[in-house]
Amino acid sequence: MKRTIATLVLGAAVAMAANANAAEHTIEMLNKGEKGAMVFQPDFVKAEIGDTIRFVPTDKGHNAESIKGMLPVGFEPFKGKFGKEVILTVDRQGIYGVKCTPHYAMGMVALIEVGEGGSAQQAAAVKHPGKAGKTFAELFGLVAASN
Ligand SMILES: [Cu+2]
Repeated sequence: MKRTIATLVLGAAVAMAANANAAEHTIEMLNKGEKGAMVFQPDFVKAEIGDTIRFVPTDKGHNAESIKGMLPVGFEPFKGKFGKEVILTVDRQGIYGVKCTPHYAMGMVALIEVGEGGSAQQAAAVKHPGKAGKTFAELFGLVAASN
């Protein structure tokens, strides 16, 4: 019994230490950015487990929604409201694919790699409408380059 309590206390201390080092990454939702019209900026973020990703509605009329087949196993799918901030705590290793619901086919997508991007191959096989396929091809190139 005593041992169990000691283990729990140690576990909590480790969790707090990890949390203290967690970084926050900001992604803006824009009508016009460095890469053109209707973009997440930046559209690629390399994060560590436990970091926070904040999608900021700098321009209204955008949202952040997870893409089916592009989340680590067990991570809850999400869909933000238009013009509203979305805050994700990326507590699982892998690839997180994000789209703006109305501008998906225009290529308004973002990719977050957490840790060493475990699920990259599976996520890269997902098909996308319009320009999103081209954008993701470019973003998965950044995943490969970052490892
Ligand atoms: Cu949009």
